[in-house]
Parts: sequence; structure tokens; C-alpha cells
Amino acid sequence: MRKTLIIGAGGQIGTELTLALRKKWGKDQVIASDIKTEKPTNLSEGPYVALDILNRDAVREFIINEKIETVYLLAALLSATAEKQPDFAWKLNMEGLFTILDLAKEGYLKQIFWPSSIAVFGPTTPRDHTPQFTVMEPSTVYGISKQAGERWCEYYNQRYQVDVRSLRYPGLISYKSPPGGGTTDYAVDIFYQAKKSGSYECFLSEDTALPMMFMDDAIRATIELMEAPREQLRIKSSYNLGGISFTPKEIAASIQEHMPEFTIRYAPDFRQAIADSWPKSIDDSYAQSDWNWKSEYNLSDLTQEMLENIDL
Ligand code: NAD
Ligand code: AKB
Repeated sequence: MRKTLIIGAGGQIGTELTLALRKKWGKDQVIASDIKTEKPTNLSEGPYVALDILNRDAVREFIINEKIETVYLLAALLSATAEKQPDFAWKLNMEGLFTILDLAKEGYLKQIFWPSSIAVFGPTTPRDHTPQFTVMEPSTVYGISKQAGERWCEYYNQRYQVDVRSLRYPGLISYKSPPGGGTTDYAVDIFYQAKKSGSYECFLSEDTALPMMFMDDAIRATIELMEAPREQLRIKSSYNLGGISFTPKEIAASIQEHMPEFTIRYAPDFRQAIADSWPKSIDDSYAQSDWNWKSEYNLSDLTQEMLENIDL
């Protein structure tokens, strides 16, 4: 086990990834960090450091002094929030990546994980079973930053032999930490509102299909990718990762199987255009053949997990 730093550990993925890696390797091996000055309560057991990824000197000093060897870089603005502040989204999503890639290029880091997203695809991409290699013309600042990030990961991989690995996560659904401002957040909020009030107003239209995944699958995929022998990994940019695909109408019906009185209404807002530019489902055959990826949770499993575990 290499000494690990998770940047953006206080977010939706970081919380669960930190807990999973600490369970696997021991809490002292995995340092959580975030811009939040207070240690997140979910991460109370184990080391925490407040770090701003945009403070390049502080991040470099910490990683070099602490002899960190693996970094998971999760700090970013997500699709919906990024559209409200495009300049800052570009800055945050790109500058942090260069800081970490350069540390690896200089030999301080042995391995990096940096997540991409289905947002790298755009309106000209084939939307069903979107392949690994296809037209990519993202129309959001978030998607543009992820596509550029993928290109830089591949470049550092090929040119400087940096071991940076990446997944194009679909929309992630979880109950331990809330989502941070994405277009797929409705598929988390719907469970909280179902339990709180028995009804939900959805910001996407009823037939908007998007690729989604339960968090346990996403964490397992991340760890499996990081542990795969490097020579087996043909994709040096970012792997397509498939889970399930459903519409708001289908997730509502799944909730109604447990709560027949649950109601939903639709009031699409600016996030509809973002969702309409993304794939409906993903072909992840490279992940399947290179590191034996297989998702486990279907819509019915996910609904049951969410309704059982959400604690209001
Ligand atoms: P999130 O918004 O929940 O968490 C991001 C964390 O980064 C937050 O805790 C935030 O405080 C922290 N942060 C923000 N600015 C920072 C800074 N300057 N320095 C240090 N920390 C900072 O996001 P998430 O959903 O956990 O996503 C993590 C990564 O995974 C992002 O790159 C995101 O694009 C990607 N991703 C997420 C999803 C998803 O559905 N959650 C899907 C695809 C890709
Ligand atoms: C978002 O909706 O922005 C994220 C993502 C799919 O990248 N959940």
C-alpha cells in the first residue's frame, strides 16, 4: 500500500472512497483533504488536512513532505454549478490536474486517479450504447474541461510515463454524502423527497434517459482500475463505465413499488439541455475486457438500498 492523499474527500465520491480505502489499507495510510476547513464528520476517524487544490505551492509542499505516492484528485465543479461560473470551473477543473500531473512527471507521485464523466460526450455523439471511441463535442464547460483533462492524462501517460488512470463515471447515486451540483443529482434528491414529503418535482422531463450507477459499484470500479496491472490497460485517457440507464419516470415507478402513494411532477429547467446532450447508455466493453469490469446493482437494487438507508 502506498501512502495516499484524496483531494476533494469531503464530496459525494470522496467520502465513500476515503472510507473504502481506509477499510482496505488502514486509516493512517489514507489522508483525506478538502478545501473545507472543518474535518467532515463522516471522515472523523483518520487524518485530515484542509488544502485548496488551487494553492499549487501548498499542495506540492504537502505531497513532497508527507511522501505521498498516490493521489485521487476529486475536487471539481460539476455540470450544473459549472454553467453558472464557467471561468472559475475551467480554472478549478484544469489547474489542479496540472499540479498533480506535474508532481508525477517529476517523480514524486507513483499513481494518480482523476475522474472524467459521461459529460465528455455531446449532442453529436451517438446516444445509445455510446462507444469508447466516438465523436466528442461536449457543449458544457464541465464537459469541455473533462475532455481536455482526458487529453492531458493521455499525453502525460505517453510522453512522461505518468501512471494516471481515469473513469468516465455516469451519474452516481448514494446516501452517505449529498451530490455536489450535477445534472444527474435528481436521481438522488428524488429518494430524499420521497421519504420526506412523498412527492418530488423533477428538473428533467419524464423520458430523459441517462447512464447512472450506485456508488458501491463506482467505488469498486475505481479500486479495481487502480489495482489492475498497468500493462493490461489499453485506454490511457479514460474508460467508459456502464452501470444502468433509466428515466425519471422509471425511477419514480421503482419507488412506487415500495411507496405506492409517491407522486412526481416535471418542471424541466436549464439542466434539461445538458441532459439532452449526454448519452442514454454506455458501452463499456474496454473496461470489461481490460480489467474485468462488471456492474452489480440494477434499478431495483439501487431503489431498495436508497430507501432503506436514507436517514433524514
Ligand atoms: P462533489 O462536488 O460532491 O465533491 C467535490 C469536493 O471537492 C467537495 O467536497 C469540495 O469541497 C471539494 N473542493 C472544491 N473546491 C476545492 C478546492 N479548491 N480544493 C480542494 N477541494 C475542493 O463532487 P463529486 O460528485 O464527489 O465528484 C468528484 C469528482 O468526480 C469530480 O471530478 C466530478 O467531476 C467527478 N464525477 C462525479 C460524478 C457524480 O455523479 N458524482 C459523475 C462523473 C464524474
Ligand atoms: C453531473 O451531473 O454533472 C455529474 C456527472 C455525470 O458528471 N453527476
